[in-house]
Amino acid sequence: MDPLALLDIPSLLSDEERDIRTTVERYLTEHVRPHVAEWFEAGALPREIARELGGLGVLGMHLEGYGCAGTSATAYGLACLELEAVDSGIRSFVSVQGSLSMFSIRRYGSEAQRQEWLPRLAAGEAVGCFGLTEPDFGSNPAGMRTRAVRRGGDWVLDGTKTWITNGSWADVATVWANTDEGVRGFLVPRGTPGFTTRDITGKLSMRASVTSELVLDGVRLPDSARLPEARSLGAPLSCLNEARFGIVFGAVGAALDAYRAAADYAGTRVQFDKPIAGFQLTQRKLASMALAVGTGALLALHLARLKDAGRLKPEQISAGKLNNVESAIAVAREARTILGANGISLAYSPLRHANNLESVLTYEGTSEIHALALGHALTGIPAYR
Ligand code: TGC
Ligand code: FAD
Repeated sequence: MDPLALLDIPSLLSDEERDIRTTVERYLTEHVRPHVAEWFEAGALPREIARELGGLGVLGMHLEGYGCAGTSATAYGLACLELEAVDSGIRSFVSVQGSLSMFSIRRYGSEAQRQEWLPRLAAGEAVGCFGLTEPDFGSNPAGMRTRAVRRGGDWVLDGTKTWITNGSWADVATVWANTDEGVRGFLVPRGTPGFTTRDITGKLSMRASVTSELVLDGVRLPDSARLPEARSLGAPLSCLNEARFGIVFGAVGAALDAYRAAADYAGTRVQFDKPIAGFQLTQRKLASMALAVGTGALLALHLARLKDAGRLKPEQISAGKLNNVESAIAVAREARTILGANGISLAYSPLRHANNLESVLTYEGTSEIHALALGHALTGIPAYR
């Protein structure tokens, strides 16, 4: 039995939410899942995936207008669950495109910037990225060195961003920089003189995903490239809330897929003359994994209902990301043990998910940062520095 069915979780969804989940799941099963292990092994994602996912309607699906579907946060979360059940790299592409690049433009951009970029980004005709992390400032973006200086009516940007998902694919990069007036965001189109990207290779995690360094060397931009509504570090941090919310669901998808692989295997693998699913120790593993998946899904759904009601707070997103990612990586590792030697093969998903989840544990705020955010909310005392 499916761990979600065990707790009757599908009955908590509306017909529309169930339909969206099924549509995304069916499309991915047919068009993406058959290829994903090969992409992971090659360390490459085909660029056409952008248009395919645009056609499926998942890019910026929870945003209103400008070619976006305007679905509920719950429906968006369920799509993230199905995307990450295939591979965290596919969900990462969608998170960065919709929740970081498109959200930053939708929330902080001018009308002209929205008109120029959002319809193309929603269709997957253009790709976006979001550059906040720097080589010396990851968890502490307040210290960023990238600087934007006014030169007449223009801005000149210098600095380096690193570990940027979709970086070398991006037609437009949302880049965060310090100015004399505080942190500001800029839209840097591909091909702008002085703007170059370089892919990060040799990754042991998130291999079906493009990760790049962005170098800004005297990049000159007009003031119309600045996101006019972004006036402090709070702007990029608010974008992170959107992507972190998707991860709360995505982690459940990765854990669910790892559970399914282990449960299927346990039902057919015979040792000591019976299926290994018949051993009490295996059943204990399956029970613990199913509980982790089910409780993670309930937490995600609860947070989604709060978000749809306009009541979701950042510390609640931290609770969801911390709990669901740590629990998903434990599930994926436990699932791998049930597969024995086959568990280390790319033919089975659990170890691929566990390796991917190492990145998810770190990006969008490490577990330690989310634990500190909870500590802050619980005690009223910030302990980040
Ligand atoms: P602090 O003084 O607390 O805050 C500065 C201003 O920001 C506001 N703020 C938030 N606003 C909305 N949502 C949040 N979650 C917010 N957190 C803080 C805050 O109210 C304040 O506003 P104002 O108006 O008073 O100025 O800032 P701090 O420097 O003490 O840092 C706090 C801390 C550590 C929580 C923050 O720096 C943080 O979250 N660090 C983690 C960095 C991080 O998550 N980076 C992610 C980069 S993007 C990425 O990883 C994409 S991977 C995507 C993929 O492939 O799927
Ligand atoms: P550090 O901040 O150096 O942390 C190292 C360790 O120290 C961690 O365990 C951390 O929790 C701990 N630590 C730090 N501060 C504290 C503290 N105050 N108390 C206790 N422990 C602490 N960034 C983007 O901007 N855009 C992207 O698209 C993007 N995509 C990414 C894709 C991948 C695959 C990966 C792996 C990363 C991506 N990142 C992206 C970067 C990511 O957000 C950062 O890696 C993350 O914020 C952590 O920063 P860091 O790696 O510099 O680690």
